[in-house]
Amino acid sequence: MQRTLVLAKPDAVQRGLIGELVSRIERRGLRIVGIKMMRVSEDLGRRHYAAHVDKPFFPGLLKFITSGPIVAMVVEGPNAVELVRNLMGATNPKNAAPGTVRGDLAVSVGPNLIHGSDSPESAEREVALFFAKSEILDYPRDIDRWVIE
Ligand code: ABT
Ligand code: MG
Repeated sequence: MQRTLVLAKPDAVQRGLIGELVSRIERRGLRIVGIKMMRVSEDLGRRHYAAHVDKPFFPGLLKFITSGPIVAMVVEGPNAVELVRNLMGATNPKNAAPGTVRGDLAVSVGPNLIHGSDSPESAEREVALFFAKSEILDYPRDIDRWVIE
């Protein structure tokens, strides 16, 4: 079992695609064990994208990720990191295969709708950045036994 951090980025929220992203994750069979709408502060943005601080595109990236609310999720399942990366599609939507989020719904590399941790190590770091332990909830799936007569 593995956990990964997924973000519906500001463009996904603005375009009304939260449900679309959540739905693709759920239909794949992954489970959402943490979810919240929030604003990314400049400090959190810097920490999340620490690997890119020296890149020329960093100022634009920071502006974009802090520009509006996002929906952050902790997603769990076997090979969750790789499964989410696969359903996201390539970073640049121009190279993203049809059937992926970016291949179906995005056109440019800035506002590319979704983030997913790129390794189990990043996942652990990023989940801890965005979620307190108490915000990650395990729940039973055997809902059928709750027939109340
Ligand atoms: P993220 O999920 O946002 O991390 O995207 P992904 O892992 O697919 O791609 P990486 B390489 O981590 O890019 C991080 C963000 O930086 C943007 N970017 C990246 C550029 O604008 N220009 C570039 O040349 C590169 C390499 C795209 C990613 N995010 N957004 N938004
Ligand atoms: Mg990345």
